[in-house]
Amino acid sequence: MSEQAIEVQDEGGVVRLTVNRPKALNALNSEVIAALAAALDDLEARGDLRAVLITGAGEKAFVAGADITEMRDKSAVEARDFAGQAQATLKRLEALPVPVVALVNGFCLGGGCELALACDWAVASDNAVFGQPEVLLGVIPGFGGTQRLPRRVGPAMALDLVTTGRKIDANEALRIGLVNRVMSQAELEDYAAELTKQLGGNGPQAVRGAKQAVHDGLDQDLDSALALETSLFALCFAGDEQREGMSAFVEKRKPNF
Ligand code: CO8
Repeated sequence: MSEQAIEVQDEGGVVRLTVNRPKALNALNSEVIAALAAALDDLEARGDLRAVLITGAGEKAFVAGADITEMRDKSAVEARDFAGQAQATLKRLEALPVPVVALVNGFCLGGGCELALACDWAVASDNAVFGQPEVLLGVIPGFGGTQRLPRRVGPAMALDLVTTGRKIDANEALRIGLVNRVMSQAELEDYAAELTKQLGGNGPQAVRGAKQAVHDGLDQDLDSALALETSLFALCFAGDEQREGMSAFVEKRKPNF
């Protein structure tokens, strides 16, 4: 397995993962999924992780889907195993205790859109194209798209996209809430640098607590979720970060987390 299928760069605990198959528009084959799983083995073991940014190599694609050439001759059992393996890997990515952000720099189709949906939020360059075109190939999304897309954009819009297979541009993706912001490719690089600074500079335990509160709370009724928030809020006062953050404010200096 080539270790380069996913490139890993670390800047002070903010790790950038780049899907690196630009000649195939970064299509997800079994090698890429295995490389992503291997990268996650490392990331999950790190106590100093602050955030993860995911993008695609080159200027044309984030990820243009699962690899169609590899998928074409799979049996039903092989397809189930591959989809199961990819789903489990994306679940691990989603479950990282730090923010995971998709920097969508071009085509974001099929499994690529499902990868972006497994991230906490996504931003896109203005040339990005989104879609779940699986029905055009005689299949349905298999990396979580039928489940995460309706949770992000609502069931009607998700059904529109997964049953027509139509592609949408970055501005429509913004309008339906699939991405948070749209910018030029150059600005996307600036945004990545800004996020690296912001997420690398904030209190790491507070950032983890904020993600945990949102993620775990969404699976609960409001009263239980509010109780969870209270516990996680109180926990902030049991560590050093709260004292440092509030002392820095009072002393008119930058906090050192
Ligand atoms: N798989 C494999 N190769 C791909 C893929 C892909 N998904 N997308 C692009 N490529 C390859 C092309 O074959 C081409 O290779 P080559 O140069 O060797 O001919 C190279 O990338 C460049 O692509 P194009 O020449 O087609 O570039 P264009 O600019 O003309 O078109 C498109 C770009 C519109 C993105 C076009 O490539 C395209 O339509 N790609 C396929 C998009 C798609 O249908 N994606 C969904 C795939 S299905 C899926 O993701 C299911 C997920 C669940 C799987 C469950 C597992 C069992």
